[in-house]
Amino acid sequence: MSAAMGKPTSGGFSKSAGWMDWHTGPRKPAWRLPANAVDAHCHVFGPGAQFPYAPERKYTPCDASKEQLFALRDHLGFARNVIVQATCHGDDNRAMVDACLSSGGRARGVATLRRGVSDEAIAAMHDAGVRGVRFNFVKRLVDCTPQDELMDIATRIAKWGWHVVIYFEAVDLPELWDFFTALPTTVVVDHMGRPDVSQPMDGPQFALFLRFMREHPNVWSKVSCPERLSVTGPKALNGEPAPYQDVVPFARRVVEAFPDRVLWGTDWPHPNLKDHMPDDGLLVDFIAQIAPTAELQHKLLVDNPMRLYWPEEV
Ligand code: 0GY
Repeated sequence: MSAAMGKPTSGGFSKSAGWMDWHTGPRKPAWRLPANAVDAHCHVFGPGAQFPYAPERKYTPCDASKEQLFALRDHLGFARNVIVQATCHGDDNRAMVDACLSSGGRARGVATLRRGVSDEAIAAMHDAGVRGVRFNFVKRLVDCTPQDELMDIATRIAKWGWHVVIYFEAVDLPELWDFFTALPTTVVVDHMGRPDVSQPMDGPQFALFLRFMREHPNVWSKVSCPERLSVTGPKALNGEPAPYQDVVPFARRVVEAFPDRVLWGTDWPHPNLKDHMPDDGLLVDFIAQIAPTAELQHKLLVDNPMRLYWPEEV
């Protein structure tokens, strides 16, 4: 690992009980990413001494700086990042925006906005590289924001050509369906809507998610976070690392059914994991199982994220 990655620190904040720090020595992936690949879901945390965590946060992470993120990018072989505002920073987007501005054009951002945000603030974020806003419905992470406020924000950011990223649990899709399908922008679902992968892939829960994508051509999905979704976990098979096998059929189904509307990201620094911290190099190796051809890999890692985040270069 690059020395620039260093070690996690805590910047004066006490980490949440049981907090797992990111892996400081991820392997070089055995599988080689295509040139110009984009890590389309990752975060920066603080550093807390410079960019304090939000008072209303539900967890306190270790620090995970832009320099450490960029060192990981280079180590794994990615060309670019999409940095997604994490809930521990609330709607204070300064750490994410600062990382985008420091990236030399190699990072775009997804922000959290509240209703009071000014047009000037949105314009400044656009100039910094922000191209989306995230609506989070995961109850352990946020208190709920009224849907009329979210719809107002979606309508405002639509004028900038931004999209909406949504994060929710699969069991909540039925009640959120009408709101999601009324959104006026491209809509990107985090982590396939968090399916319960111990249920059958052709069961009603995942079928509803596939229907959501099939019937709404503006809906995209990140096929990320096998380490979060897996029940079987990172275990080895016959002595070889073969992590997260129970997630493979779900992610592969989405990639094969919607090859032009999928994205992939590491989710570094992996907030709120309870059982194990993934090796980011192994996560990259996992991609070849869910996108089994060179054409699918190129769409997932290059064409699709470039179209959404750097359309001026496509
Ligand atoms: C993720 C997942 C999680 C956290 C957040 O913004 C966040 O705090 O997204 C999670 O705990 O599942 O995508 O980073």
